Amino acid sequence: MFPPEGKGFIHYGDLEEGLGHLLIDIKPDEVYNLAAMSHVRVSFDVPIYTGLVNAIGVTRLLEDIRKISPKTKLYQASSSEMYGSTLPPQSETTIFNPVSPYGCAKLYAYHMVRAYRHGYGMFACNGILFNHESPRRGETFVTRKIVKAAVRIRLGVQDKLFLGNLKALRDWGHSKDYVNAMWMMMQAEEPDDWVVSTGFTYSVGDFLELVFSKLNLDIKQRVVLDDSYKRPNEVPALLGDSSKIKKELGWEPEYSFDDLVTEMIEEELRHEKSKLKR
Ligand code: G4F
Repeated sequence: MFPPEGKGFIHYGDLEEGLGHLLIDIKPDEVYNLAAMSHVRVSFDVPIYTGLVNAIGVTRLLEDIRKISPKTKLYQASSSEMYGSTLPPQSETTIFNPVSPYGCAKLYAYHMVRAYRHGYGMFACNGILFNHESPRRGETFVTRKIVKAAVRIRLGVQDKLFLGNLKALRDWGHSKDYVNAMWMMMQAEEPDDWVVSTGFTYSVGDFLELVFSKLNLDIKQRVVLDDSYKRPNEVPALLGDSSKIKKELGWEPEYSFDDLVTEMIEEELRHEKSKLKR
């Protein structure tokens, strides 16, 4: 345990082992569970581990809160991946049809959160968040992968970009807006489940075209389609309806799709240029 830059404390724990010791030590008012095996493609390679962390790990957390610190509020990072093959628009009342081990495990956790909320009166919320991105996005997720590769190609330190399915549609928002939504849920009078999305959808190909056009790059020369990045099952289209959180909690996103792409490119340019100077 140590304070990073005087801003807080890091305590180490593992969802698989359980976080009961931290609940005893800290007695937190609020727990935001964003921990997961979060890569959908990888969940097909490690389906059992994905279930242990994303499904059973959340059940363990619910049990620990119930037994040790029942007044602690829980935010659970549920996911639009739970909709799977159900076509848009998707809202809190849309049927879930998950098609990946990740989506199935997230749906198990979603239902456990509801069961504990209704059964034990716990303050436990599901945020059904659609894809949310920022310059801090992991490098193997498609938005950051495209931006990073495009910037490196522009700077002459990379030649090609290898991608899988360009047709999938995603509702991409900015993580800063989505973190605000999480906090607003935890300040609500009653716990509930809310969808967080922008209400706009773009294909992976659209994202690629926008990034390449902003950097004056030629897709045909630089992008190679590679089936190894495809998934056994794909979620074809996501487009969320966030009317409920807008109406009930007053949430509104501030960033547009173009703002997001521009910020990701600018940050990546700064980062890659500083590496070249070293
Ligand atoms: O960036 P992705 O890997 O995100 P995905 O699978 O939509 O999952 C993200 O959003 C979920 C919410 O819906 C979260 F729950 C989850 O934790 C994660 O944050 O892939 C986006 C799309 C997919 O259709 C994928 O098939 O991009 C397509 N894609 C095409 N080529 C690729 C690639 N994805 C990755 N990661 N890498 C590629 O080369």
